[in-house]
Amino acid sequence: MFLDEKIIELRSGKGGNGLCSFRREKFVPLGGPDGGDGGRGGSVILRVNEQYSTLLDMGNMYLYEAKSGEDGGASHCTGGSADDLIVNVPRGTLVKDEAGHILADLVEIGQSWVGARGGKGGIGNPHFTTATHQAPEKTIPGQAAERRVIHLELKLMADVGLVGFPNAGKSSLVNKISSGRPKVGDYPFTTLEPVLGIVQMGARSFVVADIPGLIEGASEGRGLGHQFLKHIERTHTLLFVIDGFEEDAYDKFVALKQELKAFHPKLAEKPYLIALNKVDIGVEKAIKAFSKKKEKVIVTSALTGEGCKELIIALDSLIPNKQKRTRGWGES
Ligand SMILES: Nc1nc2c(ncn2[C@@H]2O[C@H](COP(=O)(O)OP(=O)(O)OP(=O)(O)O)[C@@H](O)[C@H]2O)c(=O)[nH]1
Ligand SMILES: [Mg+2]
Repeated sequence: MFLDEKIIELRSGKGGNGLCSFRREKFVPLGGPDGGDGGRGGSVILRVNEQYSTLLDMGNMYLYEAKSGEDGGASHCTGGSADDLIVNVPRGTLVKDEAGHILADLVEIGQSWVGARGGKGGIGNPHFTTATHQAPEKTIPGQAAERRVIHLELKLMADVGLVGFPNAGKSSLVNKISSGRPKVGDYPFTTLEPVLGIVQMGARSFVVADIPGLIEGASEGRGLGHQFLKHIERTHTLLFVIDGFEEDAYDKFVALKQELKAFHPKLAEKPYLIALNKVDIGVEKAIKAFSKKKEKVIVTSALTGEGCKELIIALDSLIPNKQKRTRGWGES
C-alpha cells in the first residue's frame, strides 16, 4: 500500500491565570479588587494547504507547540491571548490517535481541525465580588494546555511506476532520486513488494513506485511483477529502467512493452521515459541501438548519480499539474 505516514505531537498553550489584586492608591483607604483575567492560550490547528502534496512537504518537525496566554495584570488588565498555531497539511490527510482511531479526515482545501485546544484564560478576583464580600481573594487559574500525539496518513497514488527486468537497477534509482529506501541486491527479485518514494523538486514533489522486476510471461502470471502491474495501472507515467550494459538492452525494452500491452493495452499507451542505467560501466552499444530506433533515452547511473537530475526534471515535466494536486484521496 502506498502510504505516507508521520507522527507529530501537538501542544496547545495554557490559559493565563486570573490575578488577585487590589487597587492601592494614596489617600484611598480601601481600594477595590482589580485583578485582570488571563488571556487565552493558542490552539494548534491543522489546515489543508493546497501547496502541499505529501507529508514530506511539512518538513521534519515533531513538536508543534502554541504559546500560552498571558496572566492577568493589576488595574483590570486582561492578559494577552496567544495566536493559534497553524499546521499546514496536504489534502487527503487522515488524522488518527495513538490507538488508531480516526480523529479527522482532511479532504477539502482550507479545511481545518483543532488538534489541541488552547486553555481558556483564568478569572481575576473582581468577578467574585458580592454585596457581602467586597474584597474577594478568589481567582480561577488559566485552563491547562492540551497535549496530543497524532498519526498522519496520506494515501498516495504513485505518479511514476518503474518497470524493468530484475537487476536493472530500479531500486537503486529509487534510492538515489527519492525518499524511498527499497532494498538493493546483486541478485534478481530483490524487491518483493512495491516501495514508494517521494521525489522532491524544489517546492514540489511527486511519487515514484518501485515494483518487483518483471520477467517474460509476467502478464500471464509468471514471476512476481505481475501482481503489481495493477499498481502501475494507476500511475500516470512509466519509467522503463533498462540495464544498458546488457547486449540486448533494446530487445529487453521491446519485451517489457510487450508484457505491459499483454497485461492491459492501456498500459502501453501511457507516457513513458527510458532510463538507460549503469552508464558507469559502459552503455555505448545500447545508446546506439535505441537511437537507431529513434527511442529517446536518459542515460543514468544509480551508482554515481549521473543523469539522475535530468531524469527527475524530465519525469516532473511529464506529470500534469492537475495530477500533482489531486493526488492523495479517493483512490486507494
Ligand atoms: N555499476 C552499476 N551498478 C548498478 C547501477 N544500478 C544498480 N546497480 C547494481 O545492480 C544490482 C541490482 O540493483 P537493484 O537496484 O537491486 O535492481 P532492481 O532492478 O531493483 O532489481 P529487482 O528488485 O531484483 O528487480 C545491484 O548490485 C546494484 O548495485 C548502476 O547505475 N551502475
Ligand atoms: Mg528492486
